[in-house]
Amino acid sequence: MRYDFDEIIDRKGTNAMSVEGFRQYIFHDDRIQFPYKDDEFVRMWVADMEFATPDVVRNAIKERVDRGIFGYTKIFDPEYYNAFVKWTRGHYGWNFEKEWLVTSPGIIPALFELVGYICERCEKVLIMTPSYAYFKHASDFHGRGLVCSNLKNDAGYYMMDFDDLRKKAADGETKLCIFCNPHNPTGRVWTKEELETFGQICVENDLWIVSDEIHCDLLRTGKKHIPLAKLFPSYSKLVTCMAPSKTFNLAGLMFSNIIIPDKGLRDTWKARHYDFENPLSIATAQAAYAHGEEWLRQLKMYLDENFAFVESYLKEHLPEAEFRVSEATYLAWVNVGAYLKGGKDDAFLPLLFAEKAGVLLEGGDMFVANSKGYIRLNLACPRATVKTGLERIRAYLSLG
Ligand code: LCS
Repeated sequence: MRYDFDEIIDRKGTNAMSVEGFRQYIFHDDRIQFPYKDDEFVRMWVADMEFATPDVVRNAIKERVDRGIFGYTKIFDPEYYNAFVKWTRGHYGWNFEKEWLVTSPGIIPALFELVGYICERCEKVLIMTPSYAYFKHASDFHGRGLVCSNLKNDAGYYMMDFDDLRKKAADGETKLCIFCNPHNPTGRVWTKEELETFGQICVENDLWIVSDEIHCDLLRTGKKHIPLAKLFPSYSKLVTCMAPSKTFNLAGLMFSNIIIPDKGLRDTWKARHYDFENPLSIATAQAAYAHGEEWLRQLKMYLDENFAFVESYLKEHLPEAEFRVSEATYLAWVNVGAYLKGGKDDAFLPLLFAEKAGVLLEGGDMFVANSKGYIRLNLACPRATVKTGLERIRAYLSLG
């Protein structure tokens, strides 16, 4: 079957974050007004997709709905583990014990819990910047100190700064690193060598690692994801987070996998975590891993083409924008600093582009640090939407 990613799907009236939630999430202001009506915006911000989840997944939900009863539910049946581990083995050559797997309504809530379970009051959390802001929020929520290590940026190609990481990991108060593999927002797929060096630094300093691998299924065709845990099979202070939510556009069903090899931490999790599950979410996740392969293959091809389109558009129409096709994620990370003159470079970029271009995007300070001049565009939408978004951005930036 050929899936249609060009279809424009109306999300109005579905309580979609993307449609209804941007004032609060981006601008922290429910009443903020813009020169555009809400449905005139091109939405390229929150990291979910404008594509329908595959038929095989929707059918599984319908079948579960038709069983009629939605009483208290947990994963008892080994079939969920079997489907997920078959996926990780097939895609990444990595598997893990069944008892290591726990589930969470999301990776954000899991990060919040894990920081609290792992770090004492005086201990610090290390992250790499630019960063998905919830890594910082998870640390702030518990009042833990935050240590940032800026990624190095060579003409849009980001690398870890191992000297800096070594220094920061060696601080006796640093206890945990929340690591993004592959990386949001830069889209880097870390190489085996990079992962080995990073992991070794953590091991030498006895750091806990939470490896957030939520974007691991969404690589450009031909790229390979390596779970950090695959390289450090005997290091038990390493938690891996994966989910069907980004891959299959299921974030609203609130279901993610947390793999905790350490028995002590797992016991803490089990003692404190409220662990009932939504029956529709289990059916969905299981069907996605068991039957979603072909849809994902086609999705990745469509995303590859969206990235190629953005690359050639920027080259032709905004040649001073710095951009490299992301190795992973559906998020384009674009440096438009060269076009931001006369005080605009200090502006909050999402506000600037919402007001002046009618495009909702994330950028600048939303990524904690080391992100000045950058906008992030969500390309998981029909090509026609990507095109309109770029045209509006170009029209605004070329005004000078
Ligand atoms: N971890 C990373 C690295 C993410 O990018 C996201 C979503 C999450 C966790 C959220 O996980 P959940 O709680 O849904 O399982 N990223 C978003 C972003 O960059 N903008 O909007 C959402």
